[in-house]
Amino acid sequence: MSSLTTDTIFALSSAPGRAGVSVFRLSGPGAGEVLSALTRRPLPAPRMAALRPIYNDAVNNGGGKIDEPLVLWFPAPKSFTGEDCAELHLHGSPAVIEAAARALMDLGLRQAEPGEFTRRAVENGKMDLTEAEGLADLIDAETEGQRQQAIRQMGGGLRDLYEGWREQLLDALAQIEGEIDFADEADVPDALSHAAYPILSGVSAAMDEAISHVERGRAVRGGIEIAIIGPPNAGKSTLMNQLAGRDVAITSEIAGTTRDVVEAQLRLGGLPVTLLDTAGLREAEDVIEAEGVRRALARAETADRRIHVFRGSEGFVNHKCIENRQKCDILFVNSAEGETPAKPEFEGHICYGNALSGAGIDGLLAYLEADIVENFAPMEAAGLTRERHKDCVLRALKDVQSSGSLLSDSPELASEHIRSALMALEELAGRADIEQVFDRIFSRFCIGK
Ligand SMILES: Nc1nc2c(ncn2[C@@H]2O[C@H](COP(=O)(O)OP(=O)(O)O)[C@@H](O)[C@H]2O)c(=O)[nH]1
Ligand SMILES: [Mg+2]
Repeated sequence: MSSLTTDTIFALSSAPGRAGVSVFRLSGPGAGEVLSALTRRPLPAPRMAALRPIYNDAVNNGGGKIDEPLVLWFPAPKSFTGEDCAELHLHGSPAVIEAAARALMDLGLRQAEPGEFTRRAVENGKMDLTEAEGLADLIDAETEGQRQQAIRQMGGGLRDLYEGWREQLLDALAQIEGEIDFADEADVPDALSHAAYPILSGVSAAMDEAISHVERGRAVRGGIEIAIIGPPNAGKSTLMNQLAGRDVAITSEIAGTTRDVVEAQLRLGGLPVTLLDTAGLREAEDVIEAEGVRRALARAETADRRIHVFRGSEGFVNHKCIENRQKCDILFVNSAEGETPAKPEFEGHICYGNALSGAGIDGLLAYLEADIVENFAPMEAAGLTRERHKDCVLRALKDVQSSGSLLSDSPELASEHIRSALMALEELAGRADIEQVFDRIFSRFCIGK
């Protein structure tokens, strides 16, 4: 798995530009030598901050002095990456950053790729992949919920979860193997193989439960999308503006006004919500409107919720493409005051109001908020937060279930399935041979992490 990390890398770990302090990080076997050369002094005591001017011979005025940073020396293995590491806390000006980077390159160091420090930490066993992902989420966190979820995952919450499953699967495996090895010996009880059964069903239930909550983890990380759909002139854009509390979308009595998907951000139940206003669903009159309708349907398909809008004075036409997920959707009946429209055929929640006057909007918002809190709010415990996690656990779950059903007839096959489930958990941990997964995950980190 590990690429040979024999070179020494550096990166500006703080944001570029003018600041009180800028931090450079170094990692690799040459870190100590380079720190000595830069400071023209022996290394400071490990993990103790020391004020040490740094120099570059190529700088010919001021005796080659670049700046007077605090430096820190973290000898392997007690460092972030597990390698020899050093930090330079310099003054944060573009010129100092430039001169320090020049000096590090002159000493033979290479600029780190995005996420390369964290990748080395995972490869050296300082953290597993789920903890690294938690760290990436923490750096990206904008809401309190995101911060809480990320810090839990970074602290090993998800690792504890799958390590628990792994232990139990190893127990089950031992039980089954015991039966296979001693199959001919009379003193091995018949029920031995079945001792694995309750273990397997327990793990299977726990995995199933974790998978059922992945939407929460995903929603906390990425927010949720609510698409507003319906026929032209139903009042979709007017409703969007009401919900967003400002004029984001153009409204008019000309059918086909909205073509592109218009987005508005709001916060509901503590989660970031993206409202999507879409083109009216009808047989389009030109290619541009047709493209608008196609985009509307595509976004509505993948959105977490849809608000179907129609005029109370007209009949509600259920849109076939997205009927199958309507249980969790909302129908907004846009009706004039005094009008009492017939109850439409709709599986989800029905809300009556008037988009133009704003009647019923508070009720709609309150419903959405309660729905989000109930279905998407973060869990107390650590759970799955990414498609990648769901994919691994789903594969493990299928194997655990197959194993359980093969237990009596074919213990050999049952144990093969447990091994395969364990492999899927290794992949979740980032311990399997998954170079491509690593490339994909770490390339999304920022430089210097
Ligand atoms: N009377 C009345 N007019 C509305 C209502 N909602 C929207 N409209 C008007 O109907 C027209 C179409 O509304 P719009 O929001 O653009 O519809 P969209 O095509 O579904 O986005 C505009 O002139 C709106 O002012 C409503 O609840 N009552
Ligand atoms: Mg519109």
